[in-house]
Order: sequence, then structure tokens, then C-alpha cells
Amino acid sequence: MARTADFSAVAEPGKYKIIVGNVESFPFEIKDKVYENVAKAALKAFYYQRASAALPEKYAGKWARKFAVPDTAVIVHKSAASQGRKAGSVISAPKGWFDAGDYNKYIVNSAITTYTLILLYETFPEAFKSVKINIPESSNNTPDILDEILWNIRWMMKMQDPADGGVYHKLTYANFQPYVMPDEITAPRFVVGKSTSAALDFSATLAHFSLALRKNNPELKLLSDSCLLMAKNAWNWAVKNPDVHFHNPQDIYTGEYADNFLLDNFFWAGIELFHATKDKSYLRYMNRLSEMVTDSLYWAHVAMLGILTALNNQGDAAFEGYENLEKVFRNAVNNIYKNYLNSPYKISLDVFKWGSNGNLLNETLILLNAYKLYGKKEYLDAAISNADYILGKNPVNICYVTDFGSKFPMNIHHRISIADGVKEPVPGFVVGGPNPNDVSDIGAYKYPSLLPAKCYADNENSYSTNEVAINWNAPLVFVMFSIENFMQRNNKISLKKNW
Ligand SMILES: [Ca+2]
Ligand SMILES: [Ca+2]
Repeated sequence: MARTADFSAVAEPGKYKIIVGNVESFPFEIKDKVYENVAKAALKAFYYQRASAALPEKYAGKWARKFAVPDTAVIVHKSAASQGRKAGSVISAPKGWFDAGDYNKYIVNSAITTYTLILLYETFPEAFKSVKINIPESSNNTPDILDEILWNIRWMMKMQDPADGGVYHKLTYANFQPYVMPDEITAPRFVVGKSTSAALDFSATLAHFSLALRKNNPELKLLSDSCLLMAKNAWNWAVKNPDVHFHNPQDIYTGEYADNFLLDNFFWAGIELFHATKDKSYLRYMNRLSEMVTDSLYWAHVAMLGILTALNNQGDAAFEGYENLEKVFRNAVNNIYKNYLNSPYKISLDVFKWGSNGNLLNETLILLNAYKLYGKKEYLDAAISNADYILGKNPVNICYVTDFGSKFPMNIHHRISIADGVKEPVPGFVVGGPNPNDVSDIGAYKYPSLLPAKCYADNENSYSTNEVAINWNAPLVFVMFSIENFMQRNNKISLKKNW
């Protein structure tokens, strides 16, 4: 049975414990800026995922590592060949982030991840001017979050075939590699396939980035213009090739990120291009919103990303169908909020599948956008309660973010953390979380419980519950920074009122 103890009346800063009979809680703190450190660490995790970089001790501490994965001589796989770039020819596509526990780079997953970080940056552009996370670019004049976003954008821009605007689906080894450090791997890397999903998600993200730069960083106008041009070219390719579904060629075995329902991807990219250009012809998928999944957000369900862009840029340009779009958003928010109210742990998640923590964090991102747009305090409370679950108020009694809380995952499915000889995992990563559907990775008997919300194992081979991934860390960053910033803002307002 779950019970709620509400001690929000305790406001005195300090370190506390709750004691009931012989049972003691972990210690916890009441203080200002309680989310700041975890927010910064979650963002810094992207630095630790950088490809084509050495991580010196100055920035990476005990997780320092050698230069690895230059990606300056990537082979064009026959599935990706074109007139100008024949099979076996070599291109350069450095930088970007390793996707997850592996060392590969996938456009579909990179796109939603990058979008999420851009959305956060443009939600709090002033606050991010002074957020430093101790990366090599911390001494320049660019906000560190934007420096980190740029690390991946620069890679994404290299994934477009300039001859036709098509976008390679991924840049990977042929196989998943053993659990060794990235500099120890000598296998060749390939760009593989072109797909409609990659073209559209690339187009949406680059169009969105172009607009965000125009609004916040006019000094980067040339980059903004290049991104918009590339976004348009990718869109045009997708319109000409509307159903190129990606599947691994016979000799490639890495992740597929196969998104085979593409109406939402067309919708998302269309909304982004409309806001970046004001050209209404991009809105042709608007009237088909009811055919898309709009109450779930992850790399294959991207309609919500288009909705968020439209809502957050509504002042820029009116368009037909906006009311319906907002109605769809309010419905999604109501459902998420209702699930939160009905849950004994006061979280909005009611199904635990692969990446349950990431799904919960994306629901929280939606709640926080609703709070920003409508100002209803209930949505912020629900978001905070969801964040509490990630940080330890859960049936497993663990903080799901590495290096935080009294107890956190030590054996994550993350090649660097496994192979680096450092006991503690690389900090700031949220693990996938409970998932009862794929227990064959280590065998059902190795999971402490098969109950959905408890089906989690802190085991390096439990990739179904204990892997880390950029698309889960991005909403973690979004949620922790947003809560911190909204709370600071609210504190200032209430101080003013008291005066
Ligand atoms: Ca900087
Ligand atoms: Ca889709």
C-alpha cells in the first residue's frame, strides 16, 4: 500500500529524515535551488557523450578519456549511395553525441533530443546566459547549452547528401561493439540508408534551430540561414520520397529506429518550416491531426513536438486549424494530469514499458509547457511530483539519475561506464527504468520483481531497464531546469508580494 506524507509546511532549510517506527527514510535537504545541481549534471552528461573529442581531466574529472571516434573518414554504405557519393566513397561527419550505451549516431533519435534542448534554451534564454557546466566552451560568450546543442547540430548538418537533400538514417559500425573504450575500436564506420523519417526529423530540427537562432542569437545568422536551407532541401526530398522506411541492410546490425508511420513526422516538419518561413503550403497536414498519436511523445511519435512549437510561437503567425491544435494539446494535458491525480505514487505514468523514465519525463515536459502557457499551479505541482519519482520517490527506492541521491544506479548499460576502470558510473544520466516486457536480456529470475513499476535491475546487461540514452536525458534536462527556473521566478514574485 502507498501512503502520502505531506510535509510541505516544513520550510526551514536543513537536512532531514523521516522516521516511522523502526523505518527511516534516506536523508533529504530543504534548501534553495534544490534542482540546480541535477539539472546541470544532466546537461553535462551530453558532454560526456561527445564523439570526436578527447575529454581532459579539467572538464571530465575522473571520467577523463582519450580522443575517440573522429568520424572524418566514414564509408558510404551501398544502401546510402548516390550519383555523387558512390558506395565505398568516404565522407567526413564528425562530432555529435553517442546515442546511448553504444557509440553509434542515429538521426531520428538525435532530432527529438536536440529539439528538446533547443526548446529548453529558448524557454529561458536569459537564465541560460549564466549557466556554466565546465566544458571547453565555458569561457566563450555563447551559452553552454547552445555550445552543447551545436556539437550535435554540426554533425547532423553533415548527414545530408548535398546532391539530393536526402538524409542518411545513421552513422554506425556494422555491429554493436564489445564493452571497451571508444578509442580501442578500429572497426570502420558507415553512413547507412536514407529514410523519410530521417529527412523529416532532420528538417524539423534544423528549421526549429534556425528560428531559435534568429530570435536569440542574431550573431549566428549565417548558420541560421544554412540550417533553414538544409531543412527545406530535406523536406523536398521527403515529399518526393514519402515512404522510404528504414530497415537494416543484411550486413548492418545496429539500432534501427524504424519509424514507419510518418504522417506525424510530416506534420512536425511542416509546422517548423511554416514558423521559420511563414509559407502556409507547409501546413498541408494540419487537417489530419486526428489520424496521429497525440497523447504520447517519444522518437516515433513526434506530433506533440509540432504542437509545442505552434503553441510557443503562436504570436508570430496565425493559421487555420490552430484552435483544433490547441484543443488536442489541452486534451493530452488533461489526460496526463488525470493520471497523476489517480496514481498512488502521484505520477502521470500508468504504463511501464521500455524507457518508462523517459516517457514520464516527456509527460512532465508537456505539463511544464502547459504551466508556462496557462499558468495553472496544478501543472507545476504535478511536474514536481513526477520529478520526485525520478529522483527517488518510487517503489524501487532509488534515484534513477547517476551520482545523485543516497542510492543510484551503479551498473548502467553504458560502454564507457563499464570499460573506464572508474567504479562510479558517468554522472548525470537517467536510466531507462522499470519495464516488465523485455526481461529476457538477463532473465526474468534476475529481476527483483516482475511487478511493472518494480521491474528494474541495476545490472550492466539489463539494457531493457538500465541503459542510458540521449533522448531520455534531454527531457531530464528540460524538466529539472524548468522546475528550477519556474520556482525561482515564483519565489521572486512571492517575495515582492510580501513587501
Ligand atoms: Ca559557452
Ligand atoms: Ca512517426
